[in-house]
Amino acid sequence: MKTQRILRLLMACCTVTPVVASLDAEPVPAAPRPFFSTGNPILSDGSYYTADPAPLSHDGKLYLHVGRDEPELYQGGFVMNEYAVLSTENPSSGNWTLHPRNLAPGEVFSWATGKKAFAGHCLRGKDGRFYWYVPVEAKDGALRMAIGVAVSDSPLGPWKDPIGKPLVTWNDVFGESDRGQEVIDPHTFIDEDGKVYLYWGSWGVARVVELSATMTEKAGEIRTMQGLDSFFEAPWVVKRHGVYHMVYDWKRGGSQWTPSNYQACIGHATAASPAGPWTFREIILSGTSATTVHPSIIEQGGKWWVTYHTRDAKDGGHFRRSVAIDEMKWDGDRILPVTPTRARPPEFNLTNNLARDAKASVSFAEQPPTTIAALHDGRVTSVRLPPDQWGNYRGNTNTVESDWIRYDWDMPVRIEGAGIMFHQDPNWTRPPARWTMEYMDDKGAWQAVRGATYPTEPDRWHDLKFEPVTTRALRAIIHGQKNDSHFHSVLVSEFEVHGVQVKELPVIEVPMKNGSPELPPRIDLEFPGAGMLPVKLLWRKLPAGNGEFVAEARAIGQAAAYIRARLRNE
Ligand code: FUB
Repeated sequence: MKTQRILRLLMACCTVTPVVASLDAEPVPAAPRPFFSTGNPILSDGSYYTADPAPLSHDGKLYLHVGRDEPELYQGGFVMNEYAVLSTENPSSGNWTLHPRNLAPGEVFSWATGKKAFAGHCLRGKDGRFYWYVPVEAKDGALRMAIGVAVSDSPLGPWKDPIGKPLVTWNDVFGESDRGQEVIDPHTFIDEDGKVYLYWGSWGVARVVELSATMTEKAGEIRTMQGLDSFFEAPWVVKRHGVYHMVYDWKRGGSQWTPSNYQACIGHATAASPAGPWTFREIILSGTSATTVHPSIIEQGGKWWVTYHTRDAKDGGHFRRSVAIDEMKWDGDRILPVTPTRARPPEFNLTNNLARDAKASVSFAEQPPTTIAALHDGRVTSVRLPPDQWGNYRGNTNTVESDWIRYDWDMPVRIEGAGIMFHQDPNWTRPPARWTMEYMDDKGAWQAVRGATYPTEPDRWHDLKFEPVTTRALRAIIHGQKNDSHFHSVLVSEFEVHGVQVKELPVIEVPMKNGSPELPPRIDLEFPGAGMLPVKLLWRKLPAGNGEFVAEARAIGQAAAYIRARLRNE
């Protein structure tokens, strides 16, 4: 941790060399920044958000060509103006280098606006040079996305446009029609027979075209591929043991894997030829924390890896994504399901928020897309995407004035405050007219909390305090705004309940029986003005070994630091 903090400081101090902003001069990529990664997301400190990883294995190194997410905190919508590269000699080593602003489309492509630098793919061409296929906004009248190609002698640039125009445009696919799917997410594959295929796809349709040997012009008809179950976007193709494998963003709202239509997960399909028809195999990775996943797979260093993105970095979001990598394994032609890993499991993060550990219920919930789980998932977000919020929309004739959100704990908790964020939209949703909180007393009756004020301003976070109480249940009662005919619905993206924090923490002695510690599931802590109360403990996985060592636990929601246990051999 200490090393990581020092490295963060170093990274914060680094200056980035700007790219020369002229199409005449060859753009110079910005200076690289080495950093140490303790796990997923690879770069997690929020200093630079990376998305849409496209792995390339070359000369013993793994390169991930990525986009950069640049919106402000909580801003909705993609803001992507440049591409970067992450590189490592060994993904397990933690040693990575960020090559920021490695390709700026506005500076490499005369025909591009420089905006919307969506998911690209860089590979080594048949001539040994590197070809980076990127979908970017074109300057043509309609500002449609088009796929360009940039070439370099190195996977790290500098990059040049070899053809001075897009390789695939909207018009190539849809002609003069306004109806179609964005031309994005290119992926290029060179088959064993030397034929080159350019894939792309979005909004449910995957396409492919053969490229010429130069890899910079189309050499056939654009075809729509068949057989892909619930394809959304981001096709990625490899060939292994004579079988073509595709991974892609799979999405079907209402399904077990993607309950709302704003989530994707990784689907796997196989085919006997590079353009399909494809046969769906299975979901290999369920949804991540981000709405898109953007999968890709590659062999590197004798192992297979899957790369994707999440919103798990500091201050991350659906439009502030960060790239992750995990090992994957095959069983014949099957890709075994991948469990995404995280550097630091969030359940061990210290927090005073007891809502995360409560059972949540509500008097009414729109079923999908808005969810109860979003209320206490520990993520405050003002990007109004349905999986991230709870709402009580009953239509524009709603006569129900109020609803409640309730948290229950399986043992008493000592609480003294709450945090909440409401939202507003131009149509049906308004901040509440008013709201209040009640706790359950030891006789099972609801009592108003004392001393709280109840802010209602939308799209900002509110922290509020009340007089401490010990309880097993708390509820917020939320009253909708009335207009002439109905009560407006309310949207809440997070409702936290704050525990009283005990600062004086004991070190506990724990006996080892037959080499295993008997770690207690709870501990009694002294709460100011309330005496001793039992608190649940969540123990971190212990390092292997039989000697005397120390273990750590999080006292759920009630302690400002970890509880330490000294383990004693009996
Ligand atoms: O990053 C912009 C878009 O989001 C990509 O092109 C898609 O694959 C999705 O990840």
